[in-house]
Amino acid sequence: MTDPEIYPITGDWTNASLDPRKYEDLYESAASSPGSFWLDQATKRLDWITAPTIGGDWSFAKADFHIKWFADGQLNVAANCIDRHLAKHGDTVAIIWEPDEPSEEPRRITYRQLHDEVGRFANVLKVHGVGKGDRVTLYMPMIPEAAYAALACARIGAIHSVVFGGFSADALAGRIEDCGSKIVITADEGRRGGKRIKLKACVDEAAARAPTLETVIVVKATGAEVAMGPRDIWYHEAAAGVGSDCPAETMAAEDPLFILYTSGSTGKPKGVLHTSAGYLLWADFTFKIAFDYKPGQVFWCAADIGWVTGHTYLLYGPLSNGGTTLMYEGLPTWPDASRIWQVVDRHKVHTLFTAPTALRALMKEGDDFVRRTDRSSLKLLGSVGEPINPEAWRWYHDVVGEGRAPIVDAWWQTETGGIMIAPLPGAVPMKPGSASKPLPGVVPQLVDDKGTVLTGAAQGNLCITQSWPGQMRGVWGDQDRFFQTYFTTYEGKYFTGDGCRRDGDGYYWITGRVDDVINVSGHRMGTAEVESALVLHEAVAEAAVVGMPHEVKGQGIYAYVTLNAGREGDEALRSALVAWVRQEIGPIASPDKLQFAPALPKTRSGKIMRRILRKIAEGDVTALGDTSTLADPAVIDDLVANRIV
Ligand code: 6R9
Repeated sequence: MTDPEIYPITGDWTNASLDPRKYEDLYESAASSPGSFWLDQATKRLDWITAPTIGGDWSFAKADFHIKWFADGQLNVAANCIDRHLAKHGDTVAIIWEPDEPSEEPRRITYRQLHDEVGRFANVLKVHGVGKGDRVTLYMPMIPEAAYAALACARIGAIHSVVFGGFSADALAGRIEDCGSKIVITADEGRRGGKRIKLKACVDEAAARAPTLETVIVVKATGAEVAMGPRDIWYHEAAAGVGSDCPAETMAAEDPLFILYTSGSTGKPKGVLHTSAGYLLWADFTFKIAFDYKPGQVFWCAADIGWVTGHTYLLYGPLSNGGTTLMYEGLPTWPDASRIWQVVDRHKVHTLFTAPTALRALMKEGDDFVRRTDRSSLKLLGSVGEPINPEAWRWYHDVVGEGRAPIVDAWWQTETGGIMIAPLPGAVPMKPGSASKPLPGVVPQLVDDKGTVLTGAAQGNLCITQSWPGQMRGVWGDQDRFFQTYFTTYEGKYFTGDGCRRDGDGYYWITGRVDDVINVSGHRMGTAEVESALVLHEAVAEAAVVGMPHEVKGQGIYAYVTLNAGREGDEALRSALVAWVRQEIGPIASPDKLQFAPALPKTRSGKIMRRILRKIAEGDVTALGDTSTLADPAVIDDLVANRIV
């Protein structure tokens, strides 16, 4: 395969902290002695209560499966993100908060203020019985209190589980129950793009289905009237009764830090578990080297705190580095497509880290929205969440960054804790659309479907062969599922679920998921999750869901639905089913297309042939491949004839 253009390192970036040579050396030293390399990074980069003496201790083999890093060390993550910066940088702005409404004043929270706010929040949690190891669910808008709440958990050793505010009451209830959290932190309402999101009302609905829930702490964000019942507590009232002084709990390196639910190829989302020291080191280290971060620079991660990108690059990475992180409440395109660039100008943003889907939506609105802003502060760009198509890449590079800002196309996953493959600015020349080279400590490997290792230029399934500190440590409540999901497809290796090509220069090109996970606007969605929601509807007999190409979202959701006898597949039912999925999971899971089908293509053993459904959804109906194993090949004709275009 031929390689497209290569973008050399130019401008200020020829003086970056890393150059191609230093990158190679760093990669080499992490590869040759990972244990001492990471132990050295951990002791240098983090503040320990008890310094660790061991680095990685792990095995991906079935007989001896375990993953531990810095196991004899003790520290507190919140203290690393706040307290250690106070002496020298107490007055540095830790969080800049940009409100949804552009006419409102932004807020600037210094490290000293953050220390007080987090301490106060932690004390409120303690008063309400939260202690080390307890799970706390956050269902929050993008307001500073979301950061305070997460850090407050870390401070007292509670485990946070942030649930994206766009998930439905049902989805929220499932996640509260799965981790058995007794407490939820929410707000009266959230705001996004001029709209209000009724978070508290949603928690009330979820509470009816989540019997473990005892307490709901409500932050007054918009001041909307909300019903307060016996389990509900206003945060501002509780906060008035406590001080801001709260000692940081001593945590073992491997004590859990957070759970984050993510979609897999089965119906039920899994609670990905990250622990304290390894995750923090990965957040700290990758933030520093992937963005060559220098104190004083304003870093804007445009992801919601409900996703892993928000955890690692809005919160833990920047704060551990004593950086200034920008948190934006709203949408990049509201009130118009210039807003994102106006925010960049208003706060002199140095690095913007966003998703290809946002870029494609902005690109569609035309260059004028970009060109009418200054953007001279913007020196580095990041992309994450899905493969970036070269057209969007070039627009980002040429129009947004005016050719001076490199693009860090960062490949990673909820499971990896932080960035794994990315062109480090100044160190790795870029190719549009390629996540390029692995970070130090990351050892990728491509294998074919049989598990044979592929060398040189090749295309295959992406595995990682060595553990790294930021690796997830478990699936909450189901350690066996952790091993089964990630370490059995290719024995002894962590399997990412992604397909990938490596070119002749050793650059990695992620081609997308090879399992039943689709990536809608950079958000992971299991096809089985959407199917499970559909079949819960009384009219539905069977459902099959596949991804389809979508101009802005990257992938859209195409659902095939077979109805129960006597039900008519009309427009009213179609809208009702789409609304049903929104209600069951949330708006991000809404099918873009829903086709009623008298039957689904199945093999004689009853397996739905998704390969065919995918082709039909893609509109590629001339080459459906081998259909000879189908129980009833005639099914295909109807599917093709009634395809939704
Ligand atoms: C961080 C995050 C993970 C999946 C991953 C892959 C896709 C993420 C990407 C990318 C190509 C990139 N993905 N970054 N694909 N290039 N730069 O998104 O985590 O929500 O767990 O999704 O996203 O398919 O496997 P998560």
